Amino acid sequence: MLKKTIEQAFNEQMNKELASAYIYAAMAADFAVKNYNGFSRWMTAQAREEMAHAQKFYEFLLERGGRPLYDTLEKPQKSWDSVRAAFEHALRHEQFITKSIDELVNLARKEDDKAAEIFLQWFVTEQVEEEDSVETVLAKFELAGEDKRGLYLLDKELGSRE
Ligand code: OFO
Repeated sequence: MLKKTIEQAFNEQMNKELASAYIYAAMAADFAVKNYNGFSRWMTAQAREEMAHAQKFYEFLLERGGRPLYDTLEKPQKSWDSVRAAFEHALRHEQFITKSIDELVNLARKEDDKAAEIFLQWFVTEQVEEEDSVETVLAKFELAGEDKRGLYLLDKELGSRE
């Protein structure tokens, strides 16, 4: 039986994953209206991944006899000063999510919930990848530069994300 503390914390995380999707979808829309279709495509893929993350929590809650509860999501920022500023925001957000997952692992240990702890291992690994993929894009800004030509090349490259 799922403890209430775990049920509540997992629901909070499910909503944080949905909020991540919302932020990245807003970034995708901002890029699209500015004609950065490659960056937009990359962020749309990112938003979809976040929906899949939320779904994992949803399914775990149901399988353990819990109740998934959808909460109000904060209105995301509408536009960013630059593409780089948006990716810097994404990195800060992923660092926040990593901290949140780490806290969930600590809670699962405290509550001696082995299934929750094992379930969270996937997210611990995933967060390493999440931070790394945004850091990689930021490093490319350093290489390509942020003038129009650099942005054009990066937009093209990121647009190839499946
Ligand atoms: Fe769900 O990993 Fe990003 O937020």
